[in-house]
This record gives sequence, C-alpha cells and structure tokens, in this order.
Amino acid sequence: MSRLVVVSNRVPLPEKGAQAGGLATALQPLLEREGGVWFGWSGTIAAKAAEQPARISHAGRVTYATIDLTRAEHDGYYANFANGVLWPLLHSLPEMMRFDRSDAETYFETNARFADRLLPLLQDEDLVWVHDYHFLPLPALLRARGVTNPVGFFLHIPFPSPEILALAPPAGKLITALLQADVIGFQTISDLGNFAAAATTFAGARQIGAELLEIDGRRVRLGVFPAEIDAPDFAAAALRAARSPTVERLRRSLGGQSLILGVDRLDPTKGLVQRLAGYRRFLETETSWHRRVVFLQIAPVSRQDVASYQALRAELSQLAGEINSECGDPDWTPLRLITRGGPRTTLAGYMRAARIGLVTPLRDGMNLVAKEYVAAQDPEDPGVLILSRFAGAARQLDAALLVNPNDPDAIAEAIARALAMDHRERQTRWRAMWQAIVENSPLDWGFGFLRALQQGGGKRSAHAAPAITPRAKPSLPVHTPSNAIN
Ligand code: ADQ
Repeated sequence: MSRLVVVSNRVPLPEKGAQAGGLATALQPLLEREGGVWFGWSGTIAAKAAEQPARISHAGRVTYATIDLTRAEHDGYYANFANGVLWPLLHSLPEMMRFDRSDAETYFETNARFADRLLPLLQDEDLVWVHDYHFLPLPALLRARGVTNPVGFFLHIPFPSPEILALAPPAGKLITALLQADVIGFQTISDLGNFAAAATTFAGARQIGAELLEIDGRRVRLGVFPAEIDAPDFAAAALRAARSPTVERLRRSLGGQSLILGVDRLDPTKGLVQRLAGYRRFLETETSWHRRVVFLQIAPVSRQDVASYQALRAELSQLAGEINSECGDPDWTPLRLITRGGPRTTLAGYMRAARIGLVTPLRDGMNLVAKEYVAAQDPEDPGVLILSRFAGAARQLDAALLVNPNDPDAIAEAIARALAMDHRERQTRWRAMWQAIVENSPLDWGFGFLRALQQGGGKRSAHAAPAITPRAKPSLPVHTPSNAIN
C-alpha cells in the first residue's frame, strides 16, 4: 500500500481555479480519487528564496505542497531554460531556442531547491511520480539526497532525435540525471525510441530490450502511456453545455453558418500562425463558402512572461486583423480570435456546435483537445476533425483528416473537404475515432504508469529520508487497467 507523491511545476491549487493545460486535465482525476501529495511551484514569485518548508494545504484527499520562486529562479529556470530552451527543443523546433549557460545553471539549482523542499515530505513507502521537462534532473537530485523510493517520470511533450537534443549543451547531463528514475514514460513509441537513442548516445546506457535500458548495473524501464480523457464524461458535459445560454448565444450568432473551431493555449508549437494562413488560403480559393462559414479560434494566453509568447500574441492579432479586413465583408467577419479562456464545460459545448475541429500543432506530445472534440460530437450528426499528423493523438485518431500543419494549402483543402463531407463518411470516421478513445480514461492512464512503477521500481538498498508528513497514508490499490499499453 503506497502513497502517491506527484511532482509537477504547476500545481492546480483549488483557490486558483481551473487552468488551461493538458497536465492538470490528465492528472487531476487520479489525484482526486487516490489522494496523495501534489508538490510543485505555487505560481507566486517571492522577493527572496524562502528557507521555510513547502506551504501545505488540503482539499479532498489531496495535500498540496508548494514553494514560491524568486524572480531569478523564475526567469532562469522557468521562463528561459524550461520554456525557452527545452520546450522548443523537445518539440523539434530548435530555431526557437535561446540558450544561455547561466539559465541552465539556474535550472539545475532550482531543481535542487525543489528536491530539498520535497525531501522532508517523503515517507518510506511513497511512489514518487515526477512530471515533465521542468524536472529532468530531479530523479538524480533525489537519489543524491538518499531517496530510495520508486521514482517514475512522465514526459507530456515529445522527445526529439539525438541530433536535435544535442543542440542544448547540457543534453548529456540532463539525460544522465533523468536515468536515475526507475520508469520513464512517453506519449508515443517514437518518443520512447528517440529517448532510448539519446540514452545510449549521451549517457552510455545499453538497450537490453525494446523497453529496457541498463546503466551502471541498474535497469531503467521505458513505457508508452498515451494521455487520455474520460470520453463518456466529456460527451455528457458537451451535451449539457450545448443547451446552456452561452453556447446558445454562440449558435445564434452564427445565423446558420458552419463553425470551424480551434482551442489551444496560445503557444508557438500549436501552429496557430500556420493555421490562420491555411484558413486564409481557404477563403481565397473557396469563395463559394464566403458568408457560410466562421472560424472561431480560442487561444487563452499562456506564459506571457516569455518573450516569444508575447510576440506570437501580437503576430496573431495582426494576422487576424488582416484576414478580416481583406477577406471579410461589411456584413461578414470570417474569423473570431479570442485570447481569453473559459470553463472547460463551455468549451465542450462549443466543440459540439462546431462542424470542424481544427487541431494543427506543429508537434504535440498528445493533444487532448483533439480527443475532446471527438468526444463532444453528436453521434447522429458528428463534425469532422482535422488533425496534424505530428500530434501524438494522430496515432489513435487516424480516422481524422490528417494534415501537415506546415502546409497552408493542405489545411485549406482539408477544410473544403470537411465542409463538403457527406453524412455517412462523417459518421464512419467519427465512430472509428470514438472507438479509439472510449475505452480509455485518465485513471487507466495513471494506474497503467503506477503499475509499471510498482513492478519496475523496487525499493533501493539505502535508507529513505525520514517521514515527517503529518497526514495518514491513503492507500493506492493495485488496479488492473483495461488498456494496459506498455
Ligand atoms: P497542452 O499543451 O496544454 O498539454 P492539450 O493536450 O491539448 O495541450 O491540453 C489542453 C487542455 O486544456 C485540454 O484539456 C483543454 O480542454 C484544456 N483547456 C484549453 N483551453 C482551456 C480553457 N480556456 N479553459 C480551461 N481548459 C482549457 C500538454 C502537452 C500535450 C499533452 C498534455 C497531456 O503539450 O501534448 O496532450 O500535456 O499529457
């Protein structure tokens, strides 16, 4: 019987309300059901590094433990290195990367401070599950502090080829540190393959099985665990929301026009500039659709403390203005760009109202919005998903219209094809996609990973840090998921 300790950069503190983002969507159901500790950054920038322990609060069965960052930590660790180097690089977009050695140093130092603050919270039997690119060195930093508990790591975003990874100078150090985890999970088999190649190239690991590495006499298990949504639950939310006044207002505003919908955090990897170029190409070539279609792009601003994100926001606003002024008419606005978010349930209703879901990231670990769009559809009259072939979700949702997101003509052609698609083909494609997601859930995803961690990550020989967490241990039952994937 183990307690679950999750580590992620952002912690969805209940008092801060819902946040747009896939990590919370994927993890929250597991934590809420199983209970445990959720440890990470509070989201607050403090004047100076606090020596006190992590701040603790409780909601339901979850204990939240957070620390503040100093301005220097925030800038070096979070904005510049995690989001300015690792995020673009791991998405294979190295031209967006801005490397500075001092940021890398702050990244490692801040990880060490997280490790120091986590240490007193750990109990002997805990399973430690670390999430995402903010914490690549954390497994080694925990081991260096005597933590012998099973440590798992899941990467929510893609993993690039070794040649691309090598562009970041500390690549070898990062991979070597990460290999101190017992189990390392990825969204797709190609991410896993790229990581195995990087581990052998940069860290001297040996691949001794399809999903097994050996390094310094230790075994590190790799696995593929695609992030999932609760499709029936989301479908029910979409049906309810479709009758809500907010969604009804949107429908009325369309006046019978077909809705194309995009929902993404405002992020350079989501292919928003290319998507608008594709829509513009569609408007230029398919003039018969003028006044019969509206594209609503909801792109809640994200990481506005990172310069490239501010620049992207300005570029999108300009492009949107151009499209409306050059392709629109006095009585018709072809594009609505909204940079505020909204409740996920309202988004579900919008998705159900949309004839096309346009999901065209340049690269994406999984992309839960694509799965949500499928789940939200009316089975009797479903819309069409246009999906980037470079999203992890394209492996399961291969009945979507798959496009290369870099090719505006391909996006334009897919929009025209989707709008003209007959009812039978829409239903056939939708049923295949629904089948691909309906049996899975975030709980199965989480339990699948934790089962691998329990099996693969036995207690190490040295002694764990003393347990000083005040809470009683909730149990983590061994659960057999219906979709064991790895
Ligand atoms: P993200 O890059 O955040 O996730 P995605 O997987 O699409 O991307 O998840 C976004 C989530 O946020 C969805 O559940 C969506 O409904 C929600 N959301 C979007 N806008 C919202 C809003 N305005 N208000 C509330 N919720 C909103 C990262 C990786 C992905 C990976 C996930 C999960 O980049 O590739 O799929 O983690 O592993």
